[in-house]
Amino acid sequence: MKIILIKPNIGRREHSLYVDNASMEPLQLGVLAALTPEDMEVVMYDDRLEPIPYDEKADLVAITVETFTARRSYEIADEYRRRGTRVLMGGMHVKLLPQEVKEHADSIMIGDAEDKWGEMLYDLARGELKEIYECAPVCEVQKGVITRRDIYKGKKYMPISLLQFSRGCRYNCKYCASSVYFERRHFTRDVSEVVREIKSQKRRLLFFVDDNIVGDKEKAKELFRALIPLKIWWVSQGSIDMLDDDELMRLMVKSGCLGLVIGFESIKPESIENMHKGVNRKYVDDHYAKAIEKLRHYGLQTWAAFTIGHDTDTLESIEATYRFARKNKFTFAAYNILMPYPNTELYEQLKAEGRLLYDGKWWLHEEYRFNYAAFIPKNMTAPELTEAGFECRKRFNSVSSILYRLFEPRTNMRNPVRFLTYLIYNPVFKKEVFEKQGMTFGCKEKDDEGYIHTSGNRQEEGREIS
Ligand code: B12
Ligand code: SF4
Repeated sequence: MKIILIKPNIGRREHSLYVDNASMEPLQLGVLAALTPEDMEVVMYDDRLEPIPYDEKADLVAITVETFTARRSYEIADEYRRRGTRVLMGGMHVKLLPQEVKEHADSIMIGDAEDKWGEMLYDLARGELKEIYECAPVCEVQKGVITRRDIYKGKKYMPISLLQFSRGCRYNCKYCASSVYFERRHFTRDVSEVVREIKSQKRRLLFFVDDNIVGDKEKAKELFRALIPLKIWWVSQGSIDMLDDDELMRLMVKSGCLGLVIGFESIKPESIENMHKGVNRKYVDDHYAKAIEKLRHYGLQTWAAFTIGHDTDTLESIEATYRFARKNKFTFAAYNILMPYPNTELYEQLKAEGRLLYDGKWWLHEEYRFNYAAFIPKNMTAPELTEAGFECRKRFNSVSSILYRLFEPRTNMRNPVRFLTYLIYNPVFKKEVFEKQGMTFGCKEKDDEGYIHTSGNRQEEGREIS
């Protein structure tokens, strides 16, 4: 039996097919490959980097779907199904909106695949694929398998290995899709397995793609102690309450942590309150001064994540958020416009208030573009919010800002590794600001002669013509 795994792109920019120049290896597909018995053939195509070979024969095409790649995923699925190849879809968006995804797939899997992937393969082999596989909400992360990284070979990914120690998060921020997906639970993997996975590959720069690596502080300490002898450098994501525990922080640094993505979200206590981001409450009152001092003390290079467009935001407060991040010389910063992801509390609230734009389904709408506001904000117009976000990203990543932020002696200039990390990745993110802004979702487009174009392949009614 043969299975094709696919990682869809978001879409494209006008006049350019491939937009993602800084792609990372798709971990979920490496995990699915590892869960597959060795006697089955597995190949992987990454729509961000290469054309999809629709005519390649396979028993099943398995596509991973996130909300912002849903439109493109459906295009790919429809092309395969038109050729008679069966399609299975899974991932974040499938759990959030199973009925929508079902329209484009022969089968869907809801939740973490570890639970039902084996059963699905058994059914496939007997020709009895079910329409829906609903996985248990309690997940055994990777079920003892080590990610199959051979499927990434020959593709141009960034030289950083992705892996996981934990999944989920116990908090319930109003806008967070992960919180809905994991039903406010946090699952950890056996530390010895994580160590085995690190030793199974050659890279020393790792990205733990956990939602919150410090979601269970005692288990995180166990992990960090085990990482110390491995002499690696790693980055991850964590909630700001990690700063409450100095032992945790010392172990984190000793184990090779370069820095973390931390959700600061807003510098206004009212927005933090309104988003139910209770975990930040203690730190926001002094404008994160104590938190930033601690992060500097430990030398961590912070990727400060902000959300903009809160009901308590004005154009002035967004400007203040930009200045706050620059002044504090964060290594990186994200200014994400609040997104109403389906099935989140934020989505339901905006829907009830009649404030959703793009027919309430921005992820499918022809006119929606990446990084555009998808709802009517309280104190500005949607285009003003879109523009304010773009301005923050442009200015934070400008050459003058990169130079200004570099001179932070306790973080970015602390040692050569941190200095180089800063200098290598800032230009990458600077480029990304312009490349992703305004990208269309999906790739299908009819030209004047009625030909359909999909991600690099020229096609007519599903048939490749050149
Ligand atoms: C790592 C990561 C990234 C990395 C991407 C790395 C890469 N490989 O390219 C980076 C930092 C670049 C990134 C960027 C973005 N990300 Co991101 N990211 C994540 C994160 C933290 C982990 C994803 C992951 O690898 N998980 C590990 C794997 C093993 O788990 P998994 O994907 O859930 O897969 C399991 C199941 O879902 C299921 N499954 C998955 N696929 C399939 C397919 C089939 C066929 C089957 C059967 C099962 C199945 O089985 C798997 C194994 O159990 C998630 C959070 C999360 N919990 O998902 C956010 C997340 C996916 N990102 C999100 C967002 C919004 C973004 C951005 C749009 C942010 C922005 N504004 O720029 C960008 C867009 C990226 C792009 N394509 O350009 C949101 C998506 C929300 C949504 N509803 O879709 C998430 C959920 C974060 C959140 N809390 O809301 N991201
Ligand atoms: S702390 Fe982060 S991962 Fe946890 S619910 Fe809030 S936004 Fe989601």
